[in-house]
Amino acid sequence: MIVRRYVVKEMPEAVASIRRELGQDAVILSTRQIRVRKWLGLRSERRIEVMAAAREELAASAGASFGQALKRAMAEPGERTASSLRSEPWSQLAHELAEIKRMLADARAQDAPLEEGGDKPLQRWNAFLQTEGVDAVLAERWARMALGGAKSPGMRGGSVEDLIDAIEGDLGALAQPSPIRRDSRIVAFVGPTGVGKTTTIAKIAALHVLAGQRRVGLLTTDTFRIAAVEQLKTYADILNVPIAIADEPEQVPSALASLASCDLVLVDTAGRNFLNPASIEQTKRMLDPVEADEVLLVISLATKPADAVKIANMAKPLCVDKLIFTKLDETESVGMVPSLVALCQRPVAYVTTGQNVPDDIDILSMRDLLSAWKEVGGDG
Ligand SMILES: Nc1nc2c(ncn2[C@@H]2O[C@H](COP(=O)(O)OP(=O)(O)O)[C@@H](O)[C@H]2O)c(=O)[nH]1
Ligand SMILES: [Mg+2]
Repeated sequence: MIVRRYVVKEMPEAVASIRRELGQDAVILSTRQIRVRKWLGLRSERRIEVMAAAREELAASAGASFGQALKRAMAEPGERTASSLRSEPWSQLAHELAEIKRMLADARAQDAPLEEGGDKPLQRWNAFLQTEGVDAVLAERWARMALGGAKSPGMRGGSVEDLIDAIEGDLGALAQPSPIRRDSRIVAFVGPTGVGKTTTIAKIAALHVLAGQRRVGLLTTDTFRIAAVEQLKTYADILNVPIAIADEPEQVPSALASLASCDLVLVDTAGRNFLNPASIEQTKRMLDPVEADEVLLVISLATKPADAVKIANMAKPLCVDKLIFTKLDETESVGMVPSLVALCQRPVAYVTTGQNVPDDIDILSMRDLLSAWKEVGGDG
């Protein structure tokens, strides 16, 4: 008896393969929803497992027609066996069912997690974290902590929840979001070109204007490109807030003086190549006279994790207080966030999630952010 197993996303995919491989009259024996593991066994995705047999192998009256079986399968994907193979001699039927069961068991074994024991769970968490963008040393540390503190050690050596607990515990207070303080008056935004500094400033300015509690002013030292000044001016016009411009460090004090009536001044800086020490030096020259109460380093989540680490290291002379992560909408890997928080020992102020001003900005705890992993680590 030819019985084949198909694992597909959608039924029509299986139907096409079954027809092609087992003929037009093939019979669907069973369908059920399964989860297949990806990413070294840590991600799992829903699939439909379809067992099908070539029709000529069955007795003439056996089973539902392909079409009927398909309809049923679509209507209620669930575990089913070919209960309608009535005209087969019982012994033959029993034999075939045993064969199907064995094949299903084999197939499940292939999907099953790796055995416990040895360092496999450790390696798997470690690999998962690194794939998610966590620095290698931290990945190993957090994998060990997750296994050590696992509440459910039976499950592949800890669950995603254990991992998140471990990271949150390790970061302590740094795992809590840290938006701009109430008592900060001058807040500067630094970071590489194109990460979203100006857009993020516009979002934060808009939210404060909408809240109506603080008089917001904008200062830009980004006169490197005409378009950059225009961009911030446009936002200032829309929000009806004052804007000052400083071309040179010497102009900063007078520009700030023109914003004396504001109790929150958001300072935009030129996007520069943060991998170049000379660029950092230039940014620092502009930033020093600003005397910011808080300096926020803006990093795009679309950056390669290794580059983000370099950027964060290069930015040290700028005395960064907090991190902003932009473009969460452009990635599925959030491991860079706890990794940089740990490496810089600085909390996250905001996370931005798109181009819309002011909607696409969030104040997220590390737990909220990492909860995205629960999706991929499900044990279905
Ligand atoms: N997808 C996405 N795009 C963003 C986000 N924040 C900013 N951008 C876009 O990134 C580009 C550069 O933004 P800009 O604020 O000019 O960057 P700056 O050079 O750091 O000031 C613009 O097209 C923004 O609309 C975000 O959270 N998600
Ligand atoms: Mg800009």
